[in-house]
Amino acid sequence: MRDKEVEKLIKAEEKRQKSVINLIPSENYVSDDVLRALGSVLNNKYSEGYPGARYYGGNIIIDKVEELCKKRALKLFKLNPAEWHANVQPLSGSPANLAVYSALVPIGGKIMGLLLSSGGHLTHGQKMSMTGKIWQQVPYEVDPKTETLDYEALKKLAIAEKTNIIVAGYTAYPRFVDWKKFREIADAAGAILMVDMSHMAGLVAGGVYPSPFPYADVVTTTTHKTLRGPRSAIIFAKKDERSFDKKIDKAIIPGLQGGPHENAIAGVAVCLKEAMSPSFKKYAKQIIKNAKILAGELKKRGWRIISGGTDSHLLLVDTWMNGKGLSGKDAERALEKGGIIVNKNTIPGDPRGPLDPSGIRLGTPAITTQGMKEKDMAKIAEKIDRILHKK
Ligand code: DSN
Repeated sequence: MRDKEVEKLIKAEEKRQKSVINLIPSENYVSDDVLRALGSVLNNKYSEGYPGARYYGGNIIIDKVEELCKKRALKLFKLNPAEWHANVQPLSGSPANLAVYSALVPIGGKIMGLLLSSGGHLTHGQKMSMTGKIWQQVPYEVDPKTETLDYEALKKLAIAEKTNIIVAGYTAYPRFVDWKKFREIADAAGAILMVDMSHMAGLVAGGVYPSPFPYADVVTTTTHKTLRGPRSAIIFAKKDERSFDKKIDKAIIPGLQGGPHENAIAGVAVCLKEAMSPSFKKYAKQIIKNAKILAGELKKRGWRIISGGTDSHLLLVDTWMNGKGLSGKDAERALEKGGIIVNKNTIPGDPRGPLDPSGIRLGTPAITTQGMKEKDMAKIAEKIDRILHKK
């Protein structure tokens, strides 16, 4: 690079990424091919609109890139193009969720979403997010005893509140979600079922986490977490007489966005193809194996794991332990000093605030990409335990 100042920073970050144990469950290390697509000349092109109907000339090649990405998105999740539509233009997860609500929920309508403290996401209608200002959140929580979803309670709430949309799929919920039960709840309440599978998309693609597609009306996902692609997002919509596909396309452009990032879309196409390979299936399986072992090893050393364990790529550790331990913020800092990167996280019923909560969230996608296996998990748990006890 001619710009030495920026080059130096990029190199320093590359070194940092290689020298730490990265346990942030929403991060991953992408292939050189994905980076090549991201850093390509596709960045130079304006392509507002959709393939075959753009507001700019010169999009013959770009149209092919976007069509290829859409085709691969449907193929990876085994979706029939006559039944499902994919929009690959959302710039990331939050704009994708915003686009779905603006397409399908009237202003002031209700979004039933899991509270942040129970593992939900800001854009699931949380008050401090625009999604909670334009629409009203019908909040739900996990059961305080089991720290898992109580589907019967959810059904009663959805019916009583007459919610417009129910959002399932979370950022800090370690267990499988029963999508079929959510379908039954949505039908009983007359609501739309949206699944945000950002966290588990790669696990669904790898066949190790239940697919939401047989049950959802709309599925959103980021592409940079377990799916191991660029920072981008996809919205899948069921094609039927409700025209969700057309409404969502219009919500993206002209509703919310301008020119799509076609370099990112090409990178998504690359990661979708990678995720179709047998080695990706193995990778997805190993992510979950590693997470389960990490949870077990920490438990053995006396740490309380939220809900008792994990079915997925992530786990939540109660570091506060009713004041006997340390806050999530202190745990995050201490671990970073020791070369382990995690993020502080609220735990169900957290008495502390989100900026200094009671726990930490750990995940195995990035370290599994680096080739770590079962034996490495015991070593990581040992190191975490040592650092947190020393503090
Ligand atoms: N920031 C993402 C995560 O870490 O889960 C969600 O937006």
